[in-house]
This record gives sequence, structure tokens and C-alpha cells, in this order.
Amino acid sequence: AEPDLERLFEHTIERDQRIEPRDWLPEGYRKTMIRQIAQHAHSEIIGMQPEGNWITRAPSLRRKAILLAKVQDEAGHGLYLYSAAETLGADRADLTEKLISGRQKYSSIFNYPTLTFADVGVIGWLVDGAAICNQVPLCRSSYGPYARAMIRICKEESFHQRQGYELLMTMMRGTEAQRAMVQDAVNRWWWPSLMMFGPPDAESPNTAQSMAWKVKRHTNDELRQRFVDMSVPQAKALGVTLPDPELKWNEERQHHNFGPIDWDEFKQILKGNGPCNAQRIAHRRKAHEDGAWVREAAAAYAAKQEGRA
Ligand code: FAQ
Repeated sequence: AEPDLERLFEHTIERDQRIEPRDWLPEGYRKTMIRQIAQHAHSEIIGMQPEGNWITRAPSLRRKAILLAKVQDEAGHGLYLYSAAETLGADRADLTEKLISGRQKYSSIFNYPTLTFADVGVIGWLVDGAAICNQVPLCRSSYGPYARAMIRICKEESFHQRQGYELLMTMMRGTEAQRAMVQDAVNRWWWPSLMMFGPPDAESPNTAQSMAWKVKRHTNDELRQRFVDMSVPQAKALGVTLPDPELKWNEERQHHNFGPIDWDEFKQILKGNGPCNAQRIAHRRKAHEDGAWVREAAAAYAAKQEGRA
């Protein structure tokens, strides 16, 4: 029966239909989906830290309420994505263990520090902007539960992006010191945002297979270019300078040219040597350990209920 099942899988992909949890799927596809979904879930959960760092120091009640809501959304995205990974047979506790032991990755972007409140705005504008650019095409990803999760997540990411941009516009209308703070944050986050899209296509081991399976709909470089083109007019409207002297419209390509990305920095971050890697993992590990009593209580309660039934 195996060749038939394999043909059915191929046909489903060819016809642009979705693979669902009960369908037969090749082991390689399962592994790829679990890898990407788990990495994505971990990013949402670790991604709560850089901004969470500012909740107690938000400059007004309004900003605090907005930031709380945003960070809570990220927790929701993470849990939603872990559920999607579970439909592929992954075990949530095992995924968490792999994250805190450094065996599974999360996005490079969350290993940079948030130094001022302007960073909250720039994360919304650039980091959530890059996330949307990457995730809108994933709404058409071939794995049904992941694609559907992306629809809701993208709607919330759009709100996050707007709140960041609105925060920055407010700061840009403020004092000279506030404008300098925004420019400094843009200078620090621009290049790391471009790295979010992953290595250049020529050095991306997973892209070809993921494109063939329609897990990914565009290559890393295509999406990075789209993000650059999108960000240039937004930076202009805001009144900030993107820190790249080579950034220039190319009439022939109908795209912006941009300068070289420091891939050594990216590789160091992936190896765990970024400015905040150790802190992020230590914090996540402690939260997990501190939550042990909750998991024990829930398990004891479930056992008691089972005993009654
Ligand atoms: N950081 O062959 P490729 C968010 C790894 S948005 C760390 O090109 P692929 C929202 C990659 O895993 C951020 N590692 O891989 C938010 C692979 O290693 P592996 C999360 C990276 O999968 C905002 C190796 O390099 N979004 O959280 C990165 O085809 C604000 C080779 O790379 C997603 O995860 C990186 N930047 O393409 C939350 C989106 N790039 O696994 C809070 C879904 C690559 O073989 C606050 N994921 N690597 O050991 C994807 O679209 C893809 O997985 C890519 C990478 C495009 C990230």
C-alpha cells in the first residue's frame, strides 16, 4: 500500500491541497514540519522576554496595557504552535526539554538586548514586520494545522506591527532625545532583522525540499528582499535612516540593493554565542522549573478524576 499512499501525498501537494494529521506522510516531511513548527513555537515563547523586560517600566498605563496584550499574544502563538506540532506526534514536554538543553533552535533575533523603550517600538515595526513578511505566505503552507494557525497569528502580528510603528511615530514627534533614541534602536535592530529570514539561498540546506513540499512558498532571499523594499518607504515616513550606506533603489531590478549581511554574526548567534543566548535559555529553564508544581498538581488532579470515572 505504501507506493499508493506516497502517490496520494504527492498528488495532494501537486493539487495545492492540504496535508492533514490523519493523512499518510513521508517521515522526512514529518521531521521538517516538526522542526520548523517547534522552532517557530520556541521563538514566540523566547520572544516574550525582550519585550517583557519593559512591562514594569512602560512610560504610561496605556503603553503598559498594549505591551501586556502583545506579550500575552506571543504566549498564545507559542501554545497554538506547540499544539500544531503535537498533531504530528511531537511531545510538548520533549520539545521544551530540547529548547532548554539547546538542541532545538529559536529565532536569532531574540538574542539581542532591549536597551531602551524605543526598542519596543522597533521590535514591533521591524521584527514583527519581518515576521509578517515571512508568515503571510506560510498561510498557504501545505500542512493544514500549521497553515490555519498562521492565519490567526498573522492577524495578531499585524496589530503588533502597527502598535510598534505608532509608538515610534509618537516618539518621533517628541524631543530631540527621543528621536535619537529611536534612531539608535533602528541602528541596532536593522541588520539582525534581515538575518531573521535565514541564510542566503545558496547556503540554505532546507529550502529546496521545503519549496518542493510547499512548506515554504518563497526562498529566504526573496522574502528578505521583499522586507527591505517594504521597509524603505516606512523608514522615510518615520524620519529615520536605515544604517546601510549601500541601500539604494535599483531601477533595472525594480528592487533596492542593500549592503552585505554579517553572516559571521548570525553563525555565532546560532552557536549560542550571541549577547543574550545564555540569559534567554536560563530564564526559560527557570520558568519551566518553577512551574513544576503546576504540572504535578495538574497530573494529580487528572489521575484523581480518572479514578472517580
Ligand atoms: N534564527 O535551511 P534554512 C516570531 C536555521 S518570528 C535561528 O534556510 P529553513 C514573532 C534553520 O532552522 C520568528 N535559526 O532553514 C515574534 C536551519 O537549522 P536546522 C520565528 C535560523 O527552515 C515577534 C538552518 O538555520 N519565525 O517569533 C534562522 O528552510 C516579536 C538553515 O536554514 C519562524 O520560525 C534564524 N533567523 O528556513 C514573537 C517562521 N534562520 O533547523 C515575539 C517559520 C535559519 O536545520 C516578538 N520558519 N535558521 O537545524 C521559517 O520560515 C523557516 O524555518 C526559516 C528558515 C525561514 C526561519
